[in-house]
Amino acid sequence: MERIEKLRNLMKEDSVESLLITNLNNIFYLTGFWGTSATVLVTENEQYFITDARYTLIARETVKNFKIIESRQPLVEVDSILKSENISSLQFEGEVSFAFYQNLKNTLSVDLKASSNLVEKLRIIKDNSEIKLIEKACSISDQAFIDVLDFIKVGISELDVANFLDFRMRELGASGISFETIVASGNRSSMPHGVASDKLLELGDTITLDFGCYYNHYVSDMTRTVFLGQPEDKMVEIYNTVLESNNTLINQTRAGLLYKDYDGIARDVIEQTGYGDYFTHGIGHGIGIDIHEDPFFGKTSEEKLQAGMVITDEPGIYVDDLGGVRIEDDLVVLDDGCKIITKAPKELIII
Ligand SMILES: [Mn+2]
Repeated sequence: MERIEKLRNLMKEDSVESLLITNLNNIFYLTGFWGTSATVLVTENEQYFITDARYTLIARETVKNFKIIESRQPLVEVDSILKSENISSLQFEGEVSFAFYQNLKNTLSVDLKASSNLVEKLRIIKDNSEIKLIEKACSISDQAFIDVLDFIKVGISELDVANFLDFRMRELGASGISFETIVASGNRSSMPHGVASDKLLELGDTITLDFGCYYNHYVSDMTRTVFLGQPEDKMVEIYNTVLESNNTLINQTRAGLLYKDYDGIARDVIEQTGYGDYFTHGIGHGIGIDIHEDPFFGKTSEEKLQAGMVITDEPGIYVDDLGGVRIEDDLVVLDDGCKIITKAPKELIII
C-alpha cells in the first residue's frame, strides 16, 4: 500500500479530518521531495503539496499523486483548501514553533488539534527499499572504520581522525555525515558524546569513534572503541563487559520483545559486572531518515519491537579519569531474531 494511503488509514482511526505536515523529513518520506520549502496537506479525499517557484519543477518530477500548488504563502493556500472542502478541524505536527502556531491561529478558521505524530508512526517500520539504503550507509561506515585503523597513530589529533572518517565516508559514496563525528580519546573517552577536539592521541589512549553517514537520505550510526597501545587490565575488563552486553542483546532481539527488556537485557549484563552506575544513557534508538527517531527504549515501556524496525544496540561504560567504552551496532528486527547490518569487527583492537 502506498504510504499516503497508510497515512489516511491512520487518520481515519484517529478521526483526523485533515493533517498538515511541515517536517521536511516527513514530507520526504511521503513524497520523495527533498528541499527547504514544502508544506503537505492531507484531507479525506485529496493530498496537496505546496512549494515555492524554486522547487516547482523538481516537485512536478518527484511528487506523484499530489496536487502541486506553487505559492510563497502556504497557509493562505491551506486556508482556501480547508474552506473549499468544508473541513472544520486540522491536526498539525507537535514540533512546530510557537510563531508558526500563532500563524496557524491567525490564518485559519478551523479547530487546531494536537499532534499524534502519524507520519512518525509509519516511519517506525521500514520497508525493504529503506532497509537496503540503511544497509548501504552502514557498509560505508564499516569500510571507513577499517580504513581509519591504518590512519590512527600517536601524535595526530582527534579532529584529524574525525576528518579522515568524514572524508572517507564521502569518498565511499556517502552524501554527508549523519551527525558530528565523535572521537574521544584518553580521559575524554569517558565523555559519552565527546566530539572530536584538538587533543593529540597518546600511547595508552582508549579511543571511542561514534560516526555515521547519509546514503540517499538514510543514515548509519555506529560506534567502535579501539586502543592505542596495550590497555590497562581494567579497560580490558570494561571492553569485554560492553561487548558481552552488546552481543547478549543481539542474541535476544526479535519482534515481540518489550522495549523495557531491550534496555534491560543489555543493562543486566553490565550491572552484574558491577558497572551499572557507569552505563549512563539509553540502550539505543531507531534510525532511518533521522539519526534519532522512534522507537526510543524507556526502562518501563511495555511496547514491543516489531519486524522492520531498525534500531541501535549501544551499551557503554564510562569511568571518570580512566576512560570509556561504547560498542554500537545497527540491527534490523525480524520475526525470529535480528539482522546485524553494521559488520565492522568488534574484537578488542590494539593499534
Ligand atoms: Mn546511536
